[in-house]
Amino acid sequence: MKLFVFHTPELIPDHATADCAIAIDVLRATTTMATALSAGAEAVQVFSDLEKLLNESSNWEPQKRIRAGERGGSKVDGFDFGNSPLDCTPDQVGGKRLFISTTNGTRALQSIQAAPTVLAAALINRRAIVQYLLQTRPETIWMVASGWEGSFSLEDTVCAGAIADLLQKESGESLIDLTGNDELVGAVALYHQWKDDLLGLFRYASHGQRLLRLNLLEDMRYCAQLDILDVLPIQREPGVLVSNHNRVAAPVS
Ligand code: 3SL
Repeated sequence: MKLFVFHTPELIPDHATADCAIAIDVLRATTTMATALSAGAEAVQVFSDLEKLLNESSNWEPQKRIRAGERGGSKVDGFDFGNSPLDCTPDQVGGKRLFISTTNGTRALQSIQAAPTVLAAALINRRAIVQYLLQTRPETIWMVASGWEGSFSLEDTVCAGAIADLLQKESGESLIDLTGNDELVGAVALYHQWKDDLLGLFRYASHGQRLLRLNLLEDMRYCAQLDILDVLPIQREPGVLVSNHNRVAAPVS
């Protein structure tokens, strides 16, 4: 396995793909997606464009769908939800499809949707992601940070580092053998520095500060938790993620 980190979707190499591509938007899109699937949503369907979301979701019965729209951290008028993972309770999302468009996270997922395996990772489901990687051992793994409108974000990079750190420990491989690019080493170092105070790191992050200005500290507290959900959001068809309850069996020794 070789792990690569890309700080924004724009930095993904043209004309190449990975065996497994992982989108990360800790604050808050991939945290929301993992929470919705864990709470029993039938699927999460992602859109970069709000109009397309409205058109596509209008083919679904209203009681079987939730429309979530976020721009600049705020809920888009006329949508059921913004992008708060705290809204995704079983009574709200159980059995429904979450149609979602966010500023950066859904764009990151769309940018990797041609990869053979596409996952959505956050701190809250980090262990589930690592277990899947250990079981399937993809040769090349891209971790694609959503960033903010084309620029670097601390919180996505620290999550990539958290995934790499646990994968390194559980696989027994050396970090140097797992390292695909320099960004991966930087991400692991960032995680080592902040692993005991992830919420503290969010306070330095520009998007963390944006969410604080919007009085979303409780969302940030939730997003800062590690390994609280055993859910693997995996792409079933382009743009549609489901929860993989039937993990591949562990190799028989
Ligand atoms: O950028 C995104 O995709 C969002 O996750 C941003 S927010 O946390 O909803 O503001």
